[in-house]
This record gives sequence, C-alpha cells and structure tokens, in this order.
Amino acid sequence: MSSKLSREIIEKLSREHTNLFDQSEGLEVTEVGDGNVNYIYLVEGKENSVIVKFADSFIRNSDTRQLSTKRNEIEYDILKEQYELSNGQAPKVYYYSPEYNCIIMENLSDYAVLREGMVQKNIYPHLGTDIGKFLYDTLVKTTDLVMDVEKKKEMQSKLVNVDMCEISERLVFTEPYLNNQGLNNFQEENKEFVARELYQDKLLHLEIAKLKNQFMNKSESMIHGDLHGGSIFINEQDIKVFDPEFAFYGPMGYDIGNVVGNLIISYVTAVFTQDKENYTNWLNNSIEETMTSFINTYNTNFLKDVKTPMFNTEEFKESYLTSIYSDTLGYAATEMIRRTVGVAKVWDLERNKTHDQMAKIERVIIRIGKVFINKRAELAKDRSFMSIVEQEIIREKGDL
Ligand code: SR1
Ligand code: MG
Repeated sequence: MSSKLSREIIEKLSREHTNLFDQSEGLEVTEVGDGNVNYIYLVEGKENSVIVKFADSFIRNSDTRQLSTKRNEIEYDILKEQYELSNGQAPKVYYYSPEYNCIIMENLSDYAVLREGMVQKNIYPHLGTDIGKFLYDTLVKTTDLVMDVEKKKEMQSKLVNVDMCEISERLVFTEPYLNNQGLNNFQEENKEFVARELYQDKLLHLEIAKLKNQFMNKSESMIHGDLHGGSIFINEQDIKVFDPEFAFYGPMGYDIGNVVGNLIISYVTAVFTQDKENYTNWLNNSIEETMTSFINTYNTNFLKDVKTPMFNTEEFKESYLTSIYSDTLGYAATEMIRRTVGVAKVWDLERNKTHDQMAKIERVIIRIGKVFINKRAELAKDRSFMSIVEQEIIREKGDL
C-alpha cells in the first residue's frame, strides 16, 4: 500500500466522516485502483464499506510529473451535483478532505466497470437509454438555460480545472494532428495514411482548431470531461458515472461525443475482429439508443425545464438541439482519432494491437472521424450518422 496516505488516516477519516462504522469494529484497508493518476482504497467494516480516492500532487508512478490536487476538490463538487441532478446515477459522496486531498464515497461493489464488463463481452441492454438520460440530466440542466444563472456562474468559476484541461487540449486536439511530442503510435502499415490524412490535411486542422477553441471557450455545461467505458459502473439494473476529475464548464457535445465515439470504436473493432453477433449488435444498438434517449429526454423536458424567456420556444429548442448534435459528432470524432493514434489508448485497440485486422480498424475509425468532422453540420440537420459508420466499414472491407 502507498505510504502517501497512511492506513491510520484512511481509517480515521472513514470513521469520522461517515456514520457507517462502529468505533469498536476493525476496518480493513486495501489499495484497489490500477489507474495511472490516483490512488484508490477500499475500506471494509463488518457490514459497510467505502472507497477513499486520494489525489497526490504527483501522477502515480511518476516522481516528476506534477498535477494540481484541485482536481480532487472539483471531482467532489461535481459528483455531489451529478448525484442530485441524475437521481443517483453517480456515486454518493460522503466527505472531501482538503488536508489529505481525498474523497470518501460510496463503494459500488455490486457494479462492474463497463470497460471490464466489455472485456467479458457482457451485454447491458439498458446502457444507451440510461446514459442518454444521464447526459440530459447533467448537461442540459447545468446550462444557463435551466440552472439558476448565479449558481451556474459560481459553479463555472469553482470548476476551473487548468491542469486536467491542459492534458485534454494537448492529447485530444493537438498531438494526434501534429505529433510534436513524437508519442503517437499506430500500426506501421498506416504510417503514410496517418501522415496524409491527419498530419498534412490543413482543412482538417482548421476544423480541429474550431473544435479546440470551443472546448476551451464554450462554457456551456458542467461536463464530466472523460466519459469512456472506464468511467461508468454498470450492473443489470442501472449505471453510475464516476471519475469526473477532468470536469469543467465546457461544451456538452464533448461528453455526448465521448460516449458515442468510444462506442463506435468498440463497434468497429467488434465487426473486424468478428466478435459474436449479439455482442456486435448490442454495441450498434447502444450507439443509436444513447442518441435517441438523449433526444427523447430533451424533447420531453426542454420546455418544462427551461423557464427563461427567449429560450423556451419550440424554434429555439430545435435549433439548439441541432448545434448540440453537431458538436457531438465533432467531439465523437476527436475522441475516436486520438484514441487510435494518440498516446492515451483505449482498451479495445490496446487489446487487439497484434490482431491482423488492426490496421484496417485504425483506418476505418480515422475515416469515420474525418467524415463526422467535415460534415457535422449537415449530419446534425438530418440527425443521422450510423450510415457513415456502415459505409466506411464496407469501403474498407472492399465491398464498395
Ligand atoms: C495522463 S491521463 C491520459 C488520459 O487518461 C485519461 O483517462 C484521459 O482520457 C486522459 O486523456
Ligand atoms: Mg479516469
């Protein structure tokens, strides 16, 4: 166990700041996290348990790479808000200690991390519906259109997350296209393809610059900032979205796009690696259902939730949805491209690194991403994109 936060402190905080443990009962503390950044401890008593998440001022496994511990305070604030807004689709938090940079939160032992469930090829039919609803509840309800404007501005200033945003600005919007740090990696066979399609395409760079500018300046919603399968707990009944340490006030399409982009990566990988049909179909359905659930929730609730004059009209509702959709496609694409060529990989692509279809998978994902970026306004008007995904799969298979 790390000596950075001692067992005694973890026990003491867990006893003092939850009402879950008797003074007399012994507590077991185990380090359970395997992430690259923080330390996660499981604290177990006779009947109850909690998770303690400790954010060190150095990235875990690095004695030199510093990272502001403010990320932990932000995570606590946002988890509290998201728990309320989404009716419990985030872990319940008990306490935040500025002194020890740690959060005490609910232990979700009867849930699996979605990414790990997907390694086992588990199917979760409710995923799309649940995540679409979570996205509406946490994103639309934290805009100036719905949230009290004073509270929104206060949250916006509390959630300034400089260090974590810098990581995303660099790893999502710059490095995949410029490779300044020389850390990009992908199949050798795709060297020329990536150079031509990503490094040398100046029109693409212009669109990426627009998306990056929006990411940095569009303070629209309280976004999670890193919403992939490793940030979702799931079981047969529901989901809990966790680990929002990259959160800040940004464009809501970034979160929706991250969910959609990661599911498309999994879907394309499943098609080319010939995963079982029911698993592949579930991924396809989940992409559609995420969007349908978000849009249905939006259409049902927007005029009830938005009280502000000028915004609560049918015409604005429609035009705003089109702009959210367009951003969603842009950010789905930046996520897909960066996970394919960038330094921070995603599980599906890592696991299949030596698969003989890998070069094809990379090309398909990059091509889908480029079409999304270039045609996002048009696709947003039609509210459709799955035909692009299917077309690019067929093209690579040589059937077109
Ligand atoms: C140093 S962090 C690298 C990546 O992992 C996180 O999950 C974020 O996606 C980040 O870009
Ligand atoms: Mg994380």
